[in-house]
Amino acid sequence: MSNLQQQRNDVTHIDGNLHQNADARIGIVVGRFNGFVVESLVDGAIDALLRHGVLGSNITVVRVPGAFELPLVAQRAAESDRFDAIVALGAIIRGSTPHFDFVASESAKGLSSVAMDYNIPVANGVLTTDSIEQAIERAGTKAGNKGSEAAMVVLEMLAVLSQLDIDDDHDDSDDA
Ligand code: INI
Repeated sequence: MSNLQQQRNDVTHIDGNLHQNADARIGIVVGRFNGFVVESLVDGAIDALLRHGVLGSNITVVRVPGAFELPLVAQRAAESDRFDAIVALGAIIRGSTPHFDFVASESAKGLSSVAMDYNIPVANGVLTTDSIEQAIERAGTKAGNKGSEAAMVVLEMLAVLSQLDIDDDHDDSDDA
């Protein structure tokens, strides 16, 4: 085996293992605005979590008025220590939203701050589309379901982070 091949074999890869989720406590925060679309995202997220071993009793759904309110409730949820990860769901549709850019950017910025401040995965499953048709397409019809995608993101992230934690424990001896 060449030295390069040997080095390649020595590379550590950390990937998400999606099979050990029975203990995962997941908070789903939902903006009710455009509810006819958003409820399909909620169904998709719950379905994906249950199919990947998360227990129904470990899933909590919290509804708020709109996407703008998601960061605050995600922050409270993270602060409560009741959840290992948060899935944020909503639908912001440009056609019906004069302040589309403002709501979309505040929602996204706020959600990513929660992930960084509380060190837990927060998936942004908020649709931002130009039209109602596009939103419907991404809520369980021809362009998938952004709710189930967001649910899968937190499961993958939990798996990745848990493997990094194991590596941290391994390195404790260096800190002495
Ligand atoms: N909230 C949404 O989640 N989607 C939208 O498309 C939307 N529109 O169209 O305005 C929307 N607005 C409400 C916003 O999220 C807040 O609830 C509101 O501004 C009060 O803070």
